[in-house]
Amino acid sequence: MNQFQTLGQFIIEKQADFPYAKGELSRLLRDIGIAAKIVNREVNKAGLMDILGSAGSENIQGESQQKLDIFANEQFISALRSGGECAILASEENEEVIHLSKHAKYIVAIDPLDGSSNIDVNVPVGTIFSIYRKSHDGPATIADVLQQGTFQVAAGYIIYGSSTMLVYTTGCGVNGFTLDPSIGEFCLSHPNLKTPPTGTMYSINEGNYVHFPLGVKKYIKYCQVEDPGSHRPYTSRYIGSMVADLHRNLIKGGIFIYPSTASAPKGKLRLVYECNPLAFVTEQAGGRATDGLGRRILELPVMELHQRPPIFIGATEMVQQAEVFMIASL
Ligand code: AHM
Ligand code: MG
Repeated sequence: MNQFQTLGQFIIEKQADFPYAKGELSRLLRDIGIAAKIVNREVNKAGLMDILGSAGSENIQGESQQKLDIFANEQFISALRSGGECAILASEENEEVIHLSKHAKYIVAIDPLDGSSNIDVNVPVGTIFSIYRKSHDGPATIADVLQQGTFQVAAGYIIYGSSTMLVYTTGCGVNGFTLDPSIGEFCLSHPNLKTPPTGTMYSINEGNYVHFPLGVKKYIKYCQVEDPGSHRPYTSRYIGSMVADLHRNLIKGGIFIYPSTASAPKGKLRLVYECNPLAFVTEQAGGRATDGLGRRILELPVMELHQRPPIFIGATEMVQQAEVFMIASL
């Protein structure tokens, strides 16, 4: 007999956490889990199929779309459309929002396959999702998508790695589920996941060093200085797949930084479907996520769908230390 609680069982049990729960959010999470399993299946056999490589097209942000980006996007759209609980979907792969179920009250923002440029070389990739509730009776509009991160009712990610995991929060802590391929179910493997208050790993694309703000350069040097009392020098770990970098740091303790750079003056990662959901998960796990100057990612005003902020995210004490260098270098 399976000794683990499945995602489905867990969601039903936790439905009681919501005073207004009528099962819609549970169904929405279940639909995301179903699409994730389909994406996982394709990612796993990617080398055998003609689905590796570029699709020859670009998304709204001028980034080359991989075939699996498009496939994953279609799977999530289709699962959320047929599930009937999503009014509007915003995706990294689509310039405009997609209207799904007129009478539904939830809004979903998603990066269907984050880090997909890594997929041809078998590096973990991920899906990031964020869920908001419509706060009015009329049809959902773009304004419902542009809610501040603090209004998320649920958020999470799926990591397609050496094992596939779904990690999510509804604002009552973070729980992680590992896909058991033998039964095709996500099973609770990391209940009440907490991130250490500090750690010894820093994750940043150091190839961009010359383009970093002074405060980031100083923080990197701080990470590299020998100081046994604070376990420095820290270990540098950067996969280039944010979900994988964040997941590792969340469990082991570390900081992930994508600052503004000369080529990306506002940062690279997107607020609505990358930074906000991962900030919600990280805060719920006991960590911190800011723009490097002490402003919570979750409180940043959302002006447009594909907006990008700098992000400093991970163990609370490490993020605070990086902020000290950033603020002192203003
Ligand atoms: P994507 O959404 O187009 O895949 O880009 C996001 C990815 C993140 O997963 C990762 O942290 C970052 O881009 C890596 O960027 P860089 O190669 O500039 O370090
Ligand atoms: Mg992405």
